[in-house]
Amino acid sequence: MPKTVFVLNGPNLNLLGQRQPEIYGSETLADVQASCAALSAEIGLEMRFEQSNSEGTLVDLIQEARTAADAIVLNPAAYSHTSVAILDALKAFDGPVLEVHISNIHQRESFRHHSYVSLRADGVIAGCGTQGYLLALRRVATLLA
Ligand code: CA2
Repeated sequence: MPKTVFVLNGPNLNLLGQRQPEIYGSETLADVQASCAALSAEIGLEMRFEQSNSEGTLVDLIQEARTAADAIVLNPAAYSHTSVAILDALKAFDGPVLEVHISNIHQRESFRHHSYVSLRADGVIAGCGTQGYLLALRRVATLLA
């Protein structure tokens, strides 16, 4: 049976490609979703791709993943730096968690250097642009094999 991965995106990532291309590149979130779907099909993963601006909705999706997904790829966006609620939800999830940041958060403002999500993440990819999502999916495939 194919393994399922949830690819979850936090606040403002729906604006990807519309502003700040010098930081986040020119791809839209729909482009990222299409690339993730293509790679998932190639490497034999079922993929569900979601974005929410709401912390509670992201917590709900992570809770849903407890029974509906084998792994999570998550770009928590600004909630990385603030959300104990998302960290707690991830701690209740048993499978691999890969944290993705499009930009190199360690090269930016100091408030971006700490991520609560990293306390639970099995891997963190930052500064690889939107390719980071694809690297994370390949890592998920390795961890689930
Ligand atoms: O580098 C990343 O992927 C971030 O998770 C993106 C977040 C930021 O708060 C994190 O520190 C690092 C911001 C996402 C907002 O994305 C936008 C994209 C285009 C235009 C406006 C916002």
